[in-house]
Amino acid sequence: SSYAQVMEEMWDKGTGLKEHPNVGWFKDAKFGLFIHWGLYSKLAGKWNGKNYYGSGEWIMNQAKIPAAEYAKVASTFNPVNFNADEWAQLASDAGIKYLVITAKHHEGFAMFDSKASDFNIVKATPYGKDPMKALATATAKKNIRFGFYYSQFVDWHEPNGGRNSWDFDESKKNYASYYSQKAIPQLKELLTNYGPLGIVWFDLPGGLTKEETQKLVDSLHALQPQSLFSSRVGQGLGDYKDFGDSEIPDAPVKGAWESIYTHNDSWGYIEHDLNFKSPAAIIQLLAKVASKGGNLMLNVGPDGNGRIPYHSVKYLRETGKWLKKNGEAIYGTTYGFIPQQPWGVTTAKPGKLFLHVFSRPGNGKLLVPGFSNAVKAVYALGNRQSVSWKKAGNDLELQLPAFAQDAPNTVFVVEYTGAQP
Ligand code: JFZ
Repeated sequence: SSYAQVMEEMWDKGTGLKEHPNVGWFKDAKFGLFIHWGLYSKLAGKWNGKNYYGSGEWIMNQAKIPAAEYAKVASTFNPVNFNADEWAQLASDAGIKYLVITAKHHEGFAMFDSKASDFNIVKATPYGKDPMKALATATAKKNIRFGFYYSQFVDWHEPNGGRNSWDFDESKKNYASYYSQKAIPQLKELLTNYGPLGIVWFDLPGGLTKEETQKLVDSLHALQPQSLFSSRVGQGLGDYKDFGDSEIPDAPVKGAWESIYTHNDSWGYIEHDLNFKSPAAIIQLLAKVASKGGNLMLNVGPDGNGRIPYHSVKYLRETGKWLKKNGEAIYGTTYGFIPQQPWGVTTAKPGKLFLHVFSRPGNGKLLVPGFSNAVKAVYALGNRQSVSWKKAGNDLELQLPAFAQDAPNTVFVVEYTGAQP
């Protein structure tokens, strides 16, 4: 069976989610910025002189820090270097179209002004301001859609919240009271006080039946019907699909979806984690995810002073430079109808197939197998230089110019006639 048939079968699996009427912008966006920022950023992977590795935002769990002791970190949290306009400018320079930041992670600390819980950045820290308000304004100015991550079930600070068994007896917990007293009121604050949200990014569901989850989703959507909720709200609900961390589906997937990756090895800031993905790796990752029809949301972890790590700033800006020249082959594209090849991947728009060449064949002969449409023109996207080509049966063969030698991703455009295969 042909690739198109195989793909059609895979496609039937789709995301399994109902299509939200407002997913259009999301499907076109392709590149999002994820930000994990909280009290754990201040700890930076260290507790009582011991270094922890993996996920910095999990340190409370890793070190089994008592909730009362962990809460004291707030009294030293003072991110005076935080500058919302700088973050929005960086996102804009990087070619980012949406930004999702942790309003509350598993640690239970609200990085926003909250009446529902005093354990928040305005009330409990010397900083005393609401950085989320500033970010909502700064991103809007740059036309970047804004969204909140909110850990709706896991809350290690609350006696009735999910998953802290080192302080609180799980069997005695009343999840319903946690939801009604903290999670739901805070989600309502987020959906009321920060203008229109592109996304509410839920994570790690629990403690609710399918009916209760549906009720939660409906009551929140009533506040902002246009906002998209991530599939990690649980119970098969949500407006778009999030794959597992650092996961790309094998074949193109129908519907709105996102792959999430973090820039180094951790989501939250860890001082001794310098394993940052290079600009070339990010650029290729973005193309790979787009070639399957999805978005890449790449995470950075600012430190406790409010600074985004040096390498994240630098590499994101370099990614943005590539996107400035080659964005046509990423934004607004659909999956590539030629599957992954030894040389790279493909994306598509009506009448155009984009070849993302990661590694140039030694002799410059690039094979596009199974391309049966009539070709109108082939050219390099960067400088519009035309490329010689010939048809060999159903295959298309290009003779690549020498300049494609060492770029992380040199894009060629094949313009063709007829329906998309
Ligand atoms: C969750 C969080 O626990 C983690 O701290 C981080 O915020 C990450 C983005 O999300 O971790 C998960 C959640 C779901 C999966 C894997 C890790 N999953 O579905 O594979």
